[in-house]
Amino acid sequence: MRIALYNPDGVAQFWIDGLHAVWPEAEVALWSPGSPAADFAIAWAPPQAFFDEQPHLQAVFNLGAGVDALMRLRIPPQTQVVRLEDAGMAVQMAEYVCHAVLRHFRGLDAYEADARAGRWRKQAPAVHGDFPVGVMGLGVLGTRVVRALQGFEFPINAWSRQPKALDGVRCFAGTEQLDAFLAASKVLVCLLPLTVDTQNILNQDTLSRLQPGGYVVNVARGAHLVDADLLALLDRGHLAGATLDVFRTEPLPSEHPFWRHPKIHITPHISARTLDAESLAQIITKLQALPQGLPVAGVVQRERGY
Ligand code: NDP
Ligand code: OXD
Repeated sequence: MRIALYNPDGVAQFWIDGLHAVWPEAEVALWSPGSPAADFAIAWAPPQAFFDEQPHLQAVFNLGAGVDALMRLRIPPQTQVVRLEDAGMAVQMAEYVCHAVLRHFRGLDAYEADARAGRWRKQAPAVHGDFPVGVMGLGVLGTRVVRALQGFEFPINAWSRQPKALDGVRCFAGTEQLDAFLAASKVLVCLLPLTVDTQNILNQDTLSRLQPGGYVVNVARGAHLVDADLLALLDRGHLAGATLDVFRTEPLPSEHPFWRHPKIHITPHISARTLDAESLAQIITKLQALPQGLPVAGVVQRERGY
């Protein structure tokens, strides 16, 4: 068996050693143009040549949860695309989103500014019922985030493609229920995959449907958000702020207005990191199952795009 690696997060030798520990006879190597064609691949955001030069790949394991970078490429029809599911990312995402929501809910930015100014001042206590949180995407990560937010007693709305039922959550589904979902939410958390249906979904029309004083947390992909529309709604005061972890261009260009906007918090795509040990273990389990024809979770449905 030949396994091609492209851009593994961390040390390539860790992946080579980890795969050799299970398949000592396997040829495992970092891919570069002209490398011998492999049977399986483990990759993050490879170039088109990666697939053009490996027309017989049986499966490619995406080193992340989101497969948008792969789905932009021409992938051989028989190649299964398998994504990471959780693999240690869900708890990180829950930490990040809860931190962003709580920072806004508790007015911690204002307290930090007061502390810097040596000012002792108490704000009126915030009320959970006034802060319904809407989570877009009720998949592996969205569900974990919802569970974590429920622990803080926020009313929760969730929106997915197919109808769902989740204890204590007001569930909405499909484009026909999007407006109602937005109108019921004050804080919006985006955890959708980036597909033709979801790109630019955070725009003037959708964001202005949030309750006044709305807050946006985008931890999915930069192309979900229309940057200029967010800025306009912040400047108009309809939105109170945003926490953004992902951007259309990464790294975020130094001249981008998000960097200096007083109501925007930025992090460099770190809300849920790909963890080597957890990812390797998950991929090994799936790589053992696939050649035996056993069912494997996380296989991307190409027509849906996720
Ligand atoms: P899943 O595939 O498990 O969940 C996706 C969810 O989005 C599902 O609930 C799905 O609905 C819903 N969805 C998809 N398309 C639509 C649509 N058109 N309308 C409404 N709902 C839709 O993905 P994960 O939870 O594992 O990951 C989500 C995303 O998070 C990734 O695609 C990636 O972009 C991002 N991510 C970001 C990271 C970061 O560090 N910033 C790290 C990891 C992931 P249904 O359930 O009905 O299918
Ligand atoms: C992912 C990511 O999709 O890191 O896993 O963004």
